[in-house]
Amino acid sequence: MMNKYLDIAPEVQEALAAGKPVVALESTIISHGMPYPQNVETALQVEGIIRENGAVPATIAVLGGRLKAGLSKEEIDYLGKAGTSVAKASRRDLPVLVAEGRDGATTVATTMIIAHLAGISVFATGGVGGVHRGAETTMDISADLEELARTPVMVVCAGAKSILDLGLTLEYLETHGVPVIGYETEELPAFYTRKSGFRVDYRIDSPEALAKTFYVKQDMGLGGGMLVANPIPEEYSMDADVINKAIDEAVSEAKTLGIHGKDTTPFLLAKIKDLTGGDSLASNIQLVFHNARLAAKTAAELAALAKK
Ligand code: PSU
Ligand code: MN
Repeated sequence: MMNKYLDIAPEVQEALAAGKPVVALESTIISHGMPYPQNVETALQVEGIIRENGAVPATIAVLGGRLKAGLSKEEIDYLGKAGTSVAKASRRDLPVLVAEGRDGATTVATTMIIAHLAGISVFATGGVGGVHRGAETTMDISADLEELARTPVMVVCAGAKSILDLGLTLEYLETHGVPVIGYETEELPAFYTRKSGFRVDYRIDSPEALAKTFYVKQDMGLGGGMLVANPIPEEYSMDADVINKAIDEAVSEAKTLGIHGKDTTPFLLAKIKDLTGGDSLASNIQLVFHNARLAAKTAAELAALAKK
């Protein structure tokens, strides 16, 4: 059992035992996704927003080889300061980090794994990994997609960045039976912008209906995850031309430099940040807050359904 490698924070454990709503949060967004100190400030604010909306936050990471569901302020600060010196941990990295007693910042994939082990069903983040542009030759497809196919956790995100091939990402999710739900939209949002030009499978307009769909999926025995795409609020969304130009430049530089494997996504994210300055960071922070609110409300609806 993987559980012998798992530590659940007391507050999270109590909430789960009482059937109260809990929302999981990832740590790669802290170590690799934003600069210090904004990363730590954001992570703590996100936890606060989840509490204000009636749920208990569980930030997830690997520390000293232990799988952690629920971090202290000090642990979040440690990950934020350590930044990219902490290993970015996806599914294939977990056994090595645990066996060697190392630290790891969890991606969407590993956050889902650890959340599920702990008994947490709802997870809020910014963007998910997907099929990279040029994947027809590089085969670079994020392990996040495979995890969505197999692990029963609802992931609330702001869509995916167009560093990815969004069309192929949707095809992959369709093949693997992952429902992609637009929250109050028929269109897949592209993280910094509300529109991508790609339609989602379904539109749902309330936390209650999101919870019911996920509940039914599990109750039917279908298993696997569900992706909820919640568009960035209009007032924080970026100009599509500005952000797409930066993304194209970042993708072309990554190609020139031969960046590959697990370095690709962090390289592209850092490059986009450099090219667009503080604007993209401010948008990034706001969309995570927005997703945390929806996830907390949905977790509360799911907890109510599970009690029936
Ligand atoms: N995309 C973003 N922001 C992020 C990530 C992706 O817009 O922070 C991070 C997430 O942790 C995601 C991971 O799970 O990168 C995907 O990495 P890869 O493409 O190497 O699977
Ligand atoms: Mn990859």
